[in-house]
Amino acid sequence: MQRLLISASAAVILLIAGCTARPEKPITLTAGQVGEISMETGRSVQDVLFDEGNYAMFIHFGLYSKLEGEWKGKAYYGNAEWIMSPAQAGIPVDEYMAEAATFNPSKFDAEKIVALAKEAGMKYIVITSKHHEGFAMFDSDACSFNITDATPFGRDIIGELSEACHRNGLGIGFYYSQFQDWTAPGGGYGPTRDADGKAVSFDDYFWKKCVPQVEEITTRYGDVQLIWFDTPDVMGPEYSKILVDIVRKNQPHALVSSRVGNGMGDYETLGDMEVPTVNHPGRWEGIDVTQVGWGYSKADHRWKTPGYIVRTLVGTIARGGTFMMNVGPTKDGEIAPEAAAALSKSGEWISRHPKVIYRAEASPWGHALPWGDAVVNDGRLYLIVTDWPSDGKLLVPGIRNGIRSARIDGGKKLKFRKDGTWLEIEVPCRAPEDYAGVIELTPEGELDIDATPAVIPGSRNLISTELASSVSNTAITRTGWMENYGEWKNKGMTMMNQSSMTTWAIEFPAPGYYDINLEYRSGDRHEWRVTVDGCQSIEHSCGASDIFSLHPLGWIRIDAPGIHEIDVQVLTGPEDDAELSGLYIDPVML
Ligand code: H79
Repeated sequence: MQRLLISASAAVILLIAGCTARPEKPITLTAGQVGEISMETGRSVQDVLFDEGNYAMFIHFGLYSKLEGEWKGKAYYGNAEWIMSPAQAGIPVDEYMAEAATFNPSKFDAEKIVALAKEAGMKYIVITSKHHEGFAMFDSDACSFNITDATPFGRDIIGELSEACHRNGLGIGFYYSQFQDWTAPGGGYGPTRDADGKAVSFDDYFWKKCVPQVEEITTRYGDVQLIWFDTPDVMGPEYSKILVDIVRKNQPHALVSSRVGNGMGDYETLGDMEVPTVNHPGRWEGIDVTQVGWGYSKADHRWKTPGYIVRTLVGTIARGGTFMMNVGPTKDGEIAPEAAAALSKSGEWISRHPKVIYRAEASPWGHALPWGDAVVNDGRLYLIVTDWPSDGKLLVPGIRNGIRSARIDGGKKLKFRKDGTWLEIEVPCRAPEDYAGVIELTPEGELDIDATPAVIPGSRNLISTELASSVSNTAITRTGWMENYGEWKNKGMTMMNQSSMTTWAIEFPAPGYYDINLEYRSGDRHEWRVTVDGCQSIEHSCGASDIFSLHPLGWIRIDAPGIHEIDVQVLTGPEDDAELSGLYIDPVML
């Protein structure tokens, strides 16, 4: 499997020949080496990609793409790039590697993919150069199990895409799975013996394949803006450090993703498909998929709609992050028409609302609003209304500022009035466009927002436990679970015992009755109590539910508009059983 060719990098030859040789001098990073060095435009990579760009295309393309989520006539749902794994079809190494002989993605057209990314409004592309299966999508001297040596196709995908990105002014980054390698001896979850039957260690794989290949991807394709490592698993910090150092040495401007492991990396990648409930500090990225998994799957028709893409992109930027949306090319190397259509339609929306995306800053509310979300750009507030009100009035809570003007973004001026911290905007009864309408507000002076969660009549008022103002004898934690193969979900919650209390401070717009539902998961029935301002309380028994779902508790009475304290307690039922994730509050129209 190994080929000994003259390589551009002497270090690579040394490593292939010596196997366990280490760089003579450790490469140290001087402070400020990343981020302060500018690209041609005179700006830093972080600035261009994360602060201004905010939106990227992720591409999962590998030998798994040829199988399209099917093996021997059977469809495996979920992560199609995992088809080889025992978690999916469990394909033997030899059989899987033999697939390369018939992998011919002849319709791969880097210019077409770059054109789609631009149409979609994306500013850089990150593509898999080697995923867990071990197949390199570039011409690798370190391992011949690669796209140019092992397939009839014979072209270097990474080279073609890098050139197309450089030609068209997009950033380029490479994904590299550094720990897992299911076909290379010694790779994580890979064969434990080499072709001669000799036992091999992770160290063998690391120095023979991983290090030389990371050298290759960081030296052969011009300027690279980002190296996206993944699943460090049990890999020790000494390995992560070596990889970071290689990137620093060869691409001093490039960012390294946090999934290089062991607390290293230049920015944080959240969980797959995770949009945080509250603004998240630091430089970070959210990632999501156009199908259910990352590699293309023929059997998967659950395409993400343009509306979903707009909502998730805006939600991520509004929490302070930058966003990557994944596409998986088919066995022929093309982006499926469903994904292409959804991306270009959401791109049209973005082109009408560039201020909502590029250089946009997080929402001053710190969380989503019942009808949508908000971002700030150049001192103006942009309200992204995904649930457009049908009564011609958009209620915005918590604005302490005066408002100079309100208008439909790119359109007509709107009338508005202030009542305390509530802003009521007169809007058309029908949404001005598909996916989300956008309203631009020009505030008087510096923005001054009261972030208290508010109940808005006519909206979906689900107030997360992560927005609780205090808790006692419990803690707010985030729980994640895999709902289906590769389909990750997560929620903030408090484990509620009989001594626990979760308290929200909530702004109510008017006196009246409000119908309360609790959102929770529990193995058994419990009696729950909700108390308003420490005195008036209602109690009821609510059912068990093995998934987080809404459970009606009853009406509470609010005597005056303003902020009220709502306490939630559990009175009976087993301990360590009730996980409370939110309050759903519906004004009762009498
Ligand atoms: O590249 C994409 C995924 O393949 C990779 N990260 C993103 C960006 C990834 N590697 N590991 N994981 C994600 C988490 C693995 C979850 C698993 Fe499973 C659960 C492995 C086995 C059970 C998902 C479901 C994969 C196979 C079945």
